[in-house]
Amino acid sequence: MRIILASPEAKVWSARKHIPLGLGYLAAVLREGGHDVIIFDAAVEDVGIDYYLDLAEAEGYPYNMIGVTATTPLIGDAWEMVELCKRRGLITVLGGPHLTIMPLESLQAPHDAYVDYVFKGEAEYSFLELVNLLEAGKEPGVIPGINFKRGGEILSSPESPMIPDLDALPFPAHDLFKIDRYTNLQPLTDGLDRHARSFTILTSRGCPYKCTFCSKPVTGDTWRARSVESVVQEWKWLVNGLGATEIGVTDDIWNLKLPRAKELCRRLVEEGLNHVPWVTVHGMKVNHTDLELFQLMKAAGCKRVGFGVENGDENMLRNVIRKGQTLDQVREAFKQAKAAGLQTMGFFIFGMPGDTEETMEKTIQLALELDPNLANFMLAAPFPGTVMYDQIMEGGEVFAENWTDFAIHEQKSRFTMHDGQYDPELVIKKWREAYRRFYLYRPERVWEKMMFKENWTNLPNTFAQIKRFFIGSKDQTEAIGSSPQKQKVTA
Ligand code: B12
Ligand code: SF4
Repeated sequence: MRIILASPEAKVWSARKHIPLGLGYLAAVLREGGHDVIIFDAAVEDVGIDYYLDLAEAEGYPYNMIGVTATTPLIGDAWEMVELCKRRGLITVLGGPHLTIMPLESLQAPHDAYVDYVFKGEAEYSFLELVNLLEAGKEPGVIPGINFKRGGEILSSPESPMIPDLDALPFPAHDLFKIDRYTNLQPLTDGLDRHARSFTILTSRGCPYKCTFCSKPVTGDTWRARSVESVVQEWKWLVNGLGATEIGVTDDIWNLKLPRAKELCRRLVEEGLNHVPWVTVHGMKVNHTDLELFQLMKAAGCKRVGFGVENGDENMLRNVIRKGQTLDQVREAFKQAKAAGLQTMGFFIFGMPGDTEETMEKTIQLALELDPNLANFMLAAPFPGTVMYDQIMEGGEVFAENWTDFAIHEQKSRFTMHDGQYDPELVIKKWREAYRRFYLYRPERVWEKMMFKENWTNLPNTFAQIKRFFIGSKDQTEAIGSSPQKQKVTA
């Protein structure tokens, strides 16, 4: 079959573009199965998907199927994309994190008019099974994780157990990405490089922790690691075969097992792969680190590490966020990473249920004390399927007109709690204060920012950032509290 795997353009605010790696995995498996696949990532394309459909038709070899991936904020764009493709006669399939949480929504009116199949969970094997069946002219029956409509009825099959042996999967089809259209992975001292050859790699899937804000519908609670050897072979392909200039490790928790993490670093050095800088995109877990690990990471080419710090209040950390780490462990990890010569980045969340002026102040104080090269202050976003979402549904209310409002970069208040304590207006105030106190009021950080070439060569973007983080917009404050046009998104 001829298949387009597509990702809609993330219209949520972020200047950075990363490869949709899940599609890379699906493409690799389909390709191995003998199918003809391209990846269309609307975030980096100059043309619409019609262009490729027209081209293929003109060649007399049209696409048969489109498979679109979607996170929660992007589901609306995914629906638009499959609707267009349905009109062009393609079989339409949806998958990804949002579909794993809410598979049936996309098979209800009006979406059932243009969505044929929806997959839950990791779909490498199950999607291939569907494609093979359809190519053979057969009707799909029980395929793990599949949902579809027949005779007005929705048929759903239970999800397959998560893929136990990740080494058995082929490497993602990295070669199908238009890699020079993706940006580098994180800010810090190198600004934004619009033509970086930045690849991402998954060394493991899943995480046994259960932080209450975290949504990991696809990869789950069971940590499954690839062998160090398999990871090193993929790394080698990225560096030597595809000319990677930066690599991002995007595991949920790549350092769960310290000896394995250290072994990977040693092997990168042995293989001479340490000249290409790499970063931990989504943060490491502070309580699975030691000085030796950071030293080995540095030797292996790691440039910077991010840590999920979340909150500066011990009680919030332990009992509300259930992060499974202490503030002392946070302090120790930052100290050791810096001692090893790594740049650091901290992720902090404002406005979890239970956050007060005092706890948010503690969070700001902790950020100032840790003094990472970069602090990322985020507003709590209640994704369906999280403990936090359930808590809000029980004792509060979500403000959202549609799923787009759940975008993390959409910096506005998304919910309130009816406990007489929670104040969404205060949350926005403290969040903005955090940015001001961390970046604006400290000359060394202002200086660091001024050193980013991008901040001068792309002034509209710089002003947009200043407005967003330090000044705010009418929309940000309007979204607070009792805005009448905001309704509850129903799960
Ligand atoms: C790397 C990453 C990013 C990167 C790259 C994103 C990208 N372009 O792929 C960056 C930093 C850019 C990013 C951005 C965002 N991310 Co992100 N990200 C991740 C992370 C850590 C890993 C993703 C990954 O590679 N997974 C591994 C692969 C194998 O899994 P997968 O992509 O889900 O694909 C599998 C299945 O879902 C399925 N599948 C996927 N697509 C399709 C399509 C079809 C047709 C089929 C049949 C099956 C199928 O099969 C795939 C193979 O098994 C996950 C956490 C996680 N563990 O999933 C969060 C995660 C997906 N991100 C999340 C969010 C919220 C976002 C943002 C919306 C944040 C924001 N700005 O608001 C943006 C949206 C960007 C976007 N394009 O959607 C949430 C999603 C929650 C939700 N309910 O949707 C997650 C789960 C993190 C979390 N714990 O909250 N993200
Ligand atoms: S936030 Fe990180 S540590 Fe917590 S559950 Fe999610 S992936 Fe695991």
